[in-house]
Amino acid sequence: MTVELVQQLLDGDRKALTRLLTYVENGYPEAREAIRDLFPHSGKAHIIGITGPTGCGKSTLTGALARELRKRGRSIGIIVIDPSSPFSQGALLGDRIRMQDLTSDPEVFIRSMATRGALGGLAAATNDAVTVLDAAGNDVVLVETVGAGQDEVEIADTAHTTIVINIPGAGDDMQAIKAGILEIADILVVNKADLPAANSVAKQLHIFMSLDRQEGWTVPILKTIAHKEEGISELLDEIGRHREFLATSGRLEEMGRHRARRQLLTITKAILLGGVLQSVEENGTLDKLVESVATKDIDPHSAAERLIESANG
Ligand SMILES: Nc1nc2c(ncn2[C@@H]2O[C@H](COP(=O)(O)OP(=O)(O)OP(=O)(O)O)[C@@H](O)[C@H]2O)c(=O)[nH]1
Ligand SMILES: [Mg+2]
Repeated sequence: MTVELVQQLLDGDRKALTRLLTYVENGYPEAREAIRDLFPHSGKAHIIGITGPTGCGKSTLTGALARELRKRGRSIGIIVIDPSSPFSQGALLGDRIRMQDLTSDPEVFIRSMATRGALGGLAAATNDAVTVLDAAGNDVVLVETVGAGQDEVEIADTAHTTIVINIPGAGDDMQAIKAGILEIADILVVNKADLPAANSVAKQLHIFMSLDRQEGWTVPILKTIAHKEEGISELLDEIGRHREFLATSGRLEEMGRHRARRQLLTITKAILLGGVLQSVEENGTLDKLVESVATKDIDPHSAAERLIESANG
């Protein structure tokens, strides 16, 4: 069953792709089977992460990049990660409209992913979705994710090239820029460059980035006006330059190993924790120990040890 689906996907069947991504999103066992068979076919796509604060223009920029990539003859898979769903149907609708013209293109595949249901959470599901789109033969996989909490750090672990978008903030130029998020950038974009404060944001970013250099790579700072498709071709050139840098410097292999370790540990943790939780929930130990910690009859460290003992015993 899954074997057939995998073969259909490798043959370029979009329906098979849609179904496999649904399996991945929901964490179905079929997803694990499919990934097992697809994994050897993955590893060719260039994975680009696009992150930044809400409303900074990620979807508009992703759409513009996709159009420019199509002009250059590349096939594209797009994943929009939306951890806040199912409450943001409006946002998803907005994304669809911004990328509407692309949906009829057989060389572009767009998918929104919302649930955290998969084993290992959203990060693992994102990795699996990227593997599926990669194995399906897409030259480029674009992953849009809002820069909130830990998600942007996870995208940097998944993507080869991470683009962090900043925008001119109202009043305070640096308002939209969170220090942590700049560190993961391979390319910085000041979008909404049609707004007056764009130059001063770019200047401040230059000062900030001069303090924190990546080895062998100077993070370029580009201005774009995404909804007018201005600066997009230059951005794509920089992405190409970064890809070249990764390949020639040995960073690409290093990243592959880093990603392999992280994926392996994430999944292992999820399996171990899942096993322990299932057994201690069934035998009632979890509830008993929760009660004992709450009433201070036992400290949480000792309780955790007992919990694991009870799961193994
Ligand atoms: N002035 C101006 N507006 C822009 C530019 N790029 C995008 N916008 C507008 O900014 C708004 C938000 O754009 P989106 O692409 O949805 O932003 P987003 O970051 O994907 O938003 P979320 O996914 O909701 O976080 C839309 O109304 C866009 O038309 C730009 O360069 N200049
Ligand atoms: Mg968006």
